Amino acid sequence: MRTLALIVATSLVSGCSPKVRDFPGDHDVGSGGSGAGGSSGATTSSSDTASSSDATSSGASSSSGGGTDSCVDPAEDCPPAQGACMEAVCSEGECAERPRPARTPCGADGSAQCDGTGDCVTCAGGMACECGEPGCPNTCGSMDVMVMPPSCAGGGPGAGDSCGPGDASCCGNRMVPCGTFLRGYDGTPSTDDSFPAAISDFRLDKYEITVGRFRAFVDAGQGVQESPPAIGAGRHPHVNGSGWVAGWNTRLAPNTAALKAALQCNGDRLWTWTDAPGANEELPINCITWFEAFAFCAWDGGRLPSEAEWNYAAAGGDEHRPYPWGSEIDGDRASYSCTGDGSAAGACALSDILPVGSKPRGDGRWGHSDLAGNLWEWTMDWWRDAPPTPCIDCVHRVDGDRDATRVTRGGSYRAPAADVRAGNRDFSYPIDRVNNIGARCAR
Ligand SMILES: [Ca+2]
Ligand SMILES: [Ca+2]
Repeated sequence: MRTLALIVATSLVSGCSPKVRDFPGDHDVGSGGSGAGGSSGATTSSSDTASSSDATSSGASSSSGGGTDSCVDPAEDCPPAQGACMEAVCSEGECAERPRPARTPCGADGSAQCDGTGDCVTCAGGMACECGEPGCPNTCGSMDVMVMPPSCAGGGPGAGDSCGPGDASCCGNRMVPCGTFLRGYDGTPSTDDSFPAAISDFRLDKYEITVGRFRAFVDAGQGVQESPPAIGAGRHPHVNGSGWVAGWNTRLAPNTAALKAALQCNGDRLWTWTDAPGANEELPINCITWFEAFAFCAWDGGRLPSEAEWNYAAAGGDEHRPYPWGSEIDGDRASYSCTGDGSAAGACALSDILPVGSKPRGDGRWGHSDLAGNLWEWTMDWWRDAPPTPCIDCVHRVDGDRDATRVTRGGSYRAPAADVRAGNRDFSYPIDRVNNIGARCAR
């Protein structure tokens, strides 16, 4: 209902001071395989913060000045917002202001960042980080601010408070605190420690994109050539030039009717989309191209996660978990090998694609569901056999190579256990529509 509401958590994300990129030489100690019991203070802190955010989604009003001017389009009808980190909005038909999202670039040269409360700060000016030092993430300790994404503005099945245990918001998102880790490494069997990465804190959606949320996007006329994303939309905040480019427009379906038809992909009856709202609203949307996943996340106020970010969230960061929850997999943790519906392995059916959040025992270190299995998830990166190194908030992107393969992560309801491991990688062509690939957004 109050789509512009902001929920400002009371505490800063803490425990993040990776001044020096420090990867222990002995990875058998304190790294791989200890996920289930190895929670640290920082883990507890961020989980608590995230829970309280989700539980209070009717939070504070965003209205903070701007008078009582009536408006439809804030750019046309409202006075400019006061300050680089505030923006004018129409709230229930009246002009108001709200803080720009945390980490929005600001300042004369764009090198400072909004802190989520309306102030433009440099790292030295208030954010608890060690920005700019060699090997470190760009930002740490950002304010834990949750913005309710537009895809859940209308509520309803799959796009409101109907996902996971306890009917949580299908648009819930969780802070992933900054840190360093080894991409692909999990102690056993993946012992290659040659791909370190530093990851700034970011928010990652708790769930894969649901059919209900994708319906809001389709109903808004988005994701098609008639209404492509703005140039530069959906960029990674730390990677210049990582947003939408005009040359991708022609890779979208011409119009909404064509998009709806295409979502019934492969003729195999394993698509989750329905033209009218039905029983599938809480299922993850499949049969979406990389371009549609990118466009959805951009429209939804976010972006695709980088491959490194996705890996970091699934591995529990420097805990290097083999699976998001720990070291062993079973049917209570994930939908994989076509056993999600309780059948024998290999008996694959639409019923193996589960409503998002159906396996809460498989949630990751920071509360994200279905990182292992259900659907593969598109990431922002172009495929490369060896991940790019060095990697400080890196995205591997090849401009001018529009149709080259992109990275997918996490395995799917069809994949064997080995493929749903946190460190596993795969790729697909960005125009591919298949019944085992979906996506989730970062913010
Ligand atoms: Ca089955
Ligand atoms: Ca998944």
